[in-house]
Amino acid sequence: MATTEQPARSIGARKLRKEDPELITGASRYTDDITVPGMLWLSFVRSPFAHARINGIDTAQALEAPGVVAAYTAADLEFAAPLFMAFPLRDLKQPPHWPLAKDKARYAGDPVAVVVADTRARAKDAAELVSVDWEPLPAVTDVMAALEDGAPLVHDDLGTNNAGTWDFELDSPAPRRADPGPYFEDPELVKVTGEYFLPRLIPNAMEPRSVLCEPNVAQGEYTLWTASQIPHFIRTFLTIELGIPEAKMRVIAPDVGGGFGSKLEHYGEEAVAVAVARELGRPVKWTEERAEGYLATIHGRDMYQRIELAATRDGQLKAVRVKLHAAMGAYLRVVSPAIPMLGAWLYAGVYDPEAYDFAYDMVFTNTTPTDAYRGAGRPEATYAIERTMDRLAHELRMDPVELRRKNMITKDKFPNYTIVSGLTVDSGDYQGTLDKLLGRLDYEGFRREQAQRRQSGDAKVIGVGFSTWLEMCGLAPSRVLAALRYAGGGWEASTIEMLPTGTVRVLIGTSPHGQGHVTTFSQMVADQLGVEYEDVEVLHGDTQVVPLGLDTYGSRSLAVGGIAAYHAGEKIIAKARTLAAHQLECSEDDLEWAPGTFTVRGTDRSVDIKTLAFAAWSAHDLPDGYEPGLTATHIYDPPNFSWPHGAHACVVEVDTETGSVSILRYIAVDDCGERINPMVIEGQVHGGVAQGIAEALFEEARYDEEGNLRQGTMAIYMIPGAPELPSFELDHTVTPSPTNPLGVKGIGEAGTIAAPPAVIGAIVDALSHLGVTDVERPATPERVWRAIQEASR
Ligand code: MCN
Repeated sequence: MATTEQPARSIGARKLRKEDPELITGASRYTDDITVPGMLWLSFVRSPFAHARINGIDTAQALEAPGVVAAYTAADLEFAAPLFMAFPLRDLKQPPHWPLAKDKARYAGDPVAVVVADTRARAKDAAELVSVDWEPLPAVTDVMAALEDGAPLVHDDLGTNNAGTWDFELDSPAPRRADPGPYFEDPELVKVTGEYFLPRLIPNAMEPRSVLCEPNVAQGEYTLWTASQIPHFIRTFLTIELGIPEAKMRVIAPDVGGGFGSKLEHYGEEAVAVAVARELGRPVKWTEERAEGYLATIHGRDMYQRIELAATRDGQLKAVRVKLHAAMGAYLRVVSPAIPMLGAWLYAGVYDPEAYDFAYDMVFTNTTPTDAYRGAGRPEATYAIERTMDRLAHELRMDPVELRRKNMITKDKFPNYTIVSGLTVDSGDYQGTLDKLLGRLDYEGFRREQAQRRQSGDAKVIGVGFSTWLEMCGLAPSRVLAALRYAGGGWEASTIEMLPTGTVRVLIGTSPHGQGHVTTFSQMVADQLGVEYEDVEVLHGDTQVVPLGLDTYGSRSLAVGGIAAYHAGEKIIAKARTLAAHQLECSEDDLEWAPGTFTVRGTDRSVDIKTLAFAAWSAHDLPDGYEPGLTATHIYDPPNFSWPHGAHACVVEVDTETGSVSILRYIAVDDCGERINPMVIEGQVHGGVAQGIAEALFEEARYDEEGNLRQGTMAIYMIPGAPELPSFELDHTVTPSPTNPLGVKGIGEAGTIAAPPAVIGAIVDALSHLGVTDVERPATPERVWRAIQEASR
């Protein structure tokens, strides 16, 4: 009856990704690959001005163009509500954001009309025939300039560009330890201030955005395929905006080629596609072009930071105080106002001061809206504290590693230590990861070489930068989200079905777009139920197949979604136990469970889970009242965030004559608790670190004075490839999370959070003997060279 051999343990194995054969052979189906009969194409007419009144729109000529079926402006398409914004913070000024701009265009790229034609090319040609009577207005694109008196107003009726202020004292549900004010008055303490501008970034997923809406006119049903991270949220948002019952709205995120936060979004194009499909009763598709995406897909960062530290002369950090000014762009998108808040509790990093304060202003500018970009709030926090710890070290003439170590929360404080900002961190060993990093680096050897190079007068100097980082991810406990005034919950759902033939189907509410959930969830379920890894099928990303879910962002899929699957698995085992006891004619208490098999304690009588699955399905011989089938659903609301940490070091060589920077080594020691698939984790860290390095050295989007995006194409916006990046040296520690039964924490954003201060810190360290204390981001050769020249003056 029983299978004696158990499948090899899968968790912890470097399983090749189940997703990859399809991706590598080009067999994946992205939204743009999907075609349905009778499909029309959309092309959007966008504002060429950053700020302009719309005095009229004439679509007559476009309507006469070949193949054109319709053209719409905001006046022609009816929406029950503006685009949904999920974070109605205290006193937030929240102007309506309609899918097509009504009175004014507020950024270059703001859509004002849409043309529908039988081919993509004809729709695009006809869009150029739409005539808009523009009245250009002065624009403001810089956050600080937008706050000045007399600055052009992005939303006239608000009378200000400041959408609101989030203030720790008023808005944080977690009380901080103490007010830092008195510490900054104390003459005995050393104070340092860091002021940084974090440039605007353009997310670059491999797959551009794309939507396809197919209506079923008779049933009043709509299917929307969209390249998205959040199909479940989009279903709800579209219901609110278009008045289509949720049950009649099916949203599918098919294969999705990356998002990095830009697809944790709901875009006007989605709402317009459904509205047009409803109007015409025909399927419509839109796929963004790259240059269009640069204007119309959300951007990230664009923030001024001011952070102050107060410390004793021997380097004991006492107080941290932070004020930010963050660009929202022209409108508030799904979670834009909350992005800086996701770092609100983290500006003291892994350190343990006595007092803390934090506040930020949300500022409208005539720019593409900003929203989540990998790390969302946490790279910002890490940058501010890590760079400023370096400054403090410099001020105190202390070694930056020694200063860090001295101030780190020690591991004996865990589990569940309440940090200065008032949240409770699950577990960590910050010194442990730092020690491991230093072991790999050979810090002393490095300092010797640095001194030698300087003494020899070599134009090429070297430096090392550190980032000992902490983040909160696994978004999020619903109660905490409620206290932060978020509209939704933070739970996640999973359903596991044992099929009659003994294979397992797992439905997950998270919606992967490169993270390998099919692989890692298969590993977890295979181990738990004692089935073969190959026998587990994971389905996701279709609200009809997986109706329950809150999708993928905030490195939540494993620490929240994975735990939902784990609990569903436990329910399956519990249900199977009852059936096993029935079959083996014993009490449930007498059964021992080893993954895959129940055995009557002390005997060789056993039954395996596949046999039970068939019996539960055929239902021929079930205990009285037993519900047929082995299926279970679990909805899991995490009691806490997950708190990964790590220590990164970057070693650079800087040519003092040209300002060019080469990364010689990049070492990352990360701790994401128990590890499901080390290869997937390493992939996540590689990608994240690459993005973090890009942020430090290459990427920035700037506007000219009129509000035109200067880096409007991929040819100008600097995305590094493998030749620009070093070979990463990765290592890890494992501090299991006590919050969940698998002991796991997230890893999806770690690299991006950690890398920028390590890279910039390394450049500054290399040049510190020349008097350089900071380099603006991204540290282009010109900026580095200028920093050297200015310091020498
Ligand atoms: N994992 C693991 N063991 C751990 C932690 C994670 O094996 N201890 C695995 C997980 O099972 C999952 C992957 O690592 O397969 C990432 O898990 P997690 O940290 O839970 O993050 P999410 O799956 O929720 O992914 C979101 C995160 C975010 S917020 C951004 S942004 C991001 C990222 O993931 N965007 C990505 N990684 C990306 N990777 C790709 N290829 N493309 C993107 O757009």
